[in-house]
Amino acid sequence: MSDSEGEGPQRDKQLKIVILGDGSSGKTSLATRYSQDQFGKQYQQTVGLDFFLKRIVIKEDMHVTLQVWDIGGQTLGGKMLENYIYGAKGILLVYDITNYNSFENVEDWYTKVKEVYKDQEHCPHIALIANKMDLEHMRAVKAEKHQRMVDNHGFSSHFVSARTGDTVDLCFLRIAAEILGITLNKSELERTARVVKAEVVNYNSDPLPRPPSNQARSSMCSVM
Ligand code: G3D
Ligand code: MG
Repeated sequence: MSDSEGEGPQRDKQLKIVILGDGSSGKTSLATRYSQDQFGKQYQQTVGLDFFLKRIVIKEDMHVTLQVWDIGGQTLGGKMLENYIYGAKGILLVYDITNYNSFENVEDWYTKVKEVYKDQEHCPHIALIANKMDLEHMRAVKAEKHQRMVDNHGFSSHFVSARTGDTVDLCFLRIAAEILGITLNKSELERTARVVKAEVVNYNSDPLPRPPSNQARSSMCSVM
């Protein structure tokens, strides 16, 4: 599956979504919560797996398959990082609300994304994810700071808890809808995205798509 928009088994549109952020911000927990509606126990099992597929209903008769990638132990300097980011239609920049550093470093993760997309015609949708909202009493990042970053860069804004699962489904649903340019009304947003199928795909059987070696393209990416 080298094309993130390729047809799935049910001929759905498939969107590649990549979760980025500092170590311990909760990327794997978020992926595990979303893929299996579990927290914690499955963590070890997800090590070594790069992405899973989840089929959701956006609106009546409108299905989409999300290909959700967890970057595992990749750091900002990681050799494979570019390959993970490449081809994404949505990028989740995750930070831990109790760790100010993880919030500050979102800027560096974003810079990396811009590097990968600088010569591309289409830029991914970028979402700022404040995780660990169950620890609001230990909050180190004020909501105003979060909002300022959202406004400065034109990110979409999400507050979630991978631990409790609070608004995790809604977050992915909103991101998918925004990528597809679909406006959801309040009741559509409130209803939880219905899962038709969720499956985990092993990395070894499906190599990472590579960015083209020659990135010369006519139009520039206008990520702000
Ligand atoms: P990473 O994949 O970004 O490195 P992990 O992060 O998913 O491994 O999570 C790092 C730690 O944060 C884990 O704790 C995990 O349980 C915890 N965590 C993740 N999401 C949440 C959340 O929403 N709320 C709370 N309270 N904790 C969360 P350990 O102790 O296993 O290191
Ligand atoms: Mg992880």
